[in-house]
Amino acid sequence: MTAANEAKAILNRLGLGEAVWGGTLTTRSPVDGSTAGAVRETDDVDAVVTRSAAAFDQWKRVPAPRRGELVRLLGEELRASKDDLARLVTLEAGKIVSEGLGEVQEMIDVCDFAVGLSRQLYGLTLPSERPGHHMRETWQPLGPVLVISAFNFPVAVWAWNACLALVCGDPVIWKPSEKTPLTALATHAILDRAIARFGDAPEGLSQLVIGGRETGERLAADPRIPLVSATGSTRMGKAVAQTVAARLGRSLLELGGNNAMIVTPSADLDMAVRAIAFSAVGTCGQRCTSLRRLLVHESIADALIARLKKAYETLPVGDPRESATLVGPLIDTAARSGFDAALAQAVEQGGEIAVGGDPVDRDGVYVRPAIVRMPAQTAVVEHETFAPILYVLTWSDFDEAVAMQNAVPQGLSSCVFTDSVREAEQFLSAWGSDCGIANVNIGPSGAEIGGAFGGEKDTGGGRESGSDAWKAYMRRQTQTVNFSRDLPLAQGVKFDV
Ligand code: UN1
Repeated sequence: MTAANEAKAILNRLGLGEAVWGGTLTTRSPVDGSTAGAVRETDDVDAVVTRSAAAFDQWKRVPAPRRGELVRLLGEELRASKDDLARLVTLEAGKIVSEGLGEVQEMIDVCDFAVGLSRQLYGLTLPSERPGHHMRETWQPLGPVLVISAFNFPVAVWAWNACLALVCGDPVIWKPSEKTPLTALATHAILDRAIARFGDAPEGLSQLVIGGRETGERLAADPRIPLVSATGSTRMGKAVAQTVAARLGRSLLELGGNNAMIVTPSADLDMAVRAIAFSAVGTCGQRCTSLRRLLVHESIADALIARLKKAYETLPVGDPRESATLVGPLIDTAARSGFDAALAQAVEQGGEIAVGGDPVDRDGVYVRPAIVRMPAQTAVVEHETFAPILYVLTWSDFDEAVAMQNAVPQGLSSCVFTDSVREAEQFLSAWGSDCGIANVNIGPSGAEIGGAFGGEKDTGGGRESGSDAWKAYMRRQTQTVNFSRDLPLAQGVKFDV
């Protein structure tokens, strides 16, 4: 069966019949290039926002723990449909089976996190300088949240945002990547089951908008949407940020990464090799946390590259549906062209391809992951190419390695492999890694949802999922209550009338 037909069968099973099809957004599986037809776009985007605003008026009145109940039910429905949704992620985004399942597990994890959060949206009480006064800080629902998501985590990123937004009292409008509308439709069908069981959720609490770039731009410009959470390229994020800032809206950006690993002479190389392989070639190098730069001490570079070469030469690249496969396809032929072009530029800029880079199918989207030794962090190294290319650079002094790690425009994830406490702690210090995520003896990808996820500089500065990332989805209100019979003014100001 073609990947597209299998995807169609899963959608049917989830209750999404012919109504989904007959539009102009052609879907194509990267697995075998098959197409199941064209998906129908959302035609009245304005009505979507109107419904969302109306839903907000009701949802903000529902107690937060009750809102959490909806997310708990979503978690149950996701557990029940885990295999189907994961399979669809494999068919539509090309992830290997284990990573497809991992993506849905990430959604389930964030549901659990958000359910707990629904009873922990803590504010503060503050001492007032005025007698008989209370001051407190309360977190209120914000309003409709627009989630713009990318193809590489076609469903988990929605869940990180939607689960938090829903417990925070905010309706959600989801504009998924044009490359992955089917997983979005399936996720929404699963959410609809949770909503049906919940009983009294307002209509339009969570809506899906299928469409292209202009649709996203129109939504981002709408002043009725106080928060736009966008995941994708730095170029897209800058455009969204400017549109949202022009109307003084809030944006939460999770953009490109250019993640490095520093390997020191004391590093456990067995562990390093495994961590490098997973983070550089996992998801075919299409995570924003993928390892792109390997900064190795000069004394161990040859030995490490030799070991990596061996591992890369036997990497099972191929159909992600097969259980032995570790590297599936790139998302489309444009990504393949990007891979080829970056390798050509790397060679022009003095790089030497140590392994990989050749196509597995000449006209298709399957490639052999590449390792390229670079003389310096040239222009191509500073750029995030969304494909499995690992640039290797060497250093002789640890300070120099940290400076190299920080010397790129992006600031998402980073890590060091070392057995030295001094090096590890320096890496995690104020003069260490400048990224939003910094790890020791773990690769840069595969973060858990409990921590705040996001990064600095060109990565956009947003934080999603864990820790106190929920605060971005709420409105902070400072409240002062006078329970005395006087009306003293702050700062001792006198104003008697
Ligand atoms: C992304 O690549 O857009 O840390 C997100 C990770 C995943 C999320 C990646 N938990 O790799």
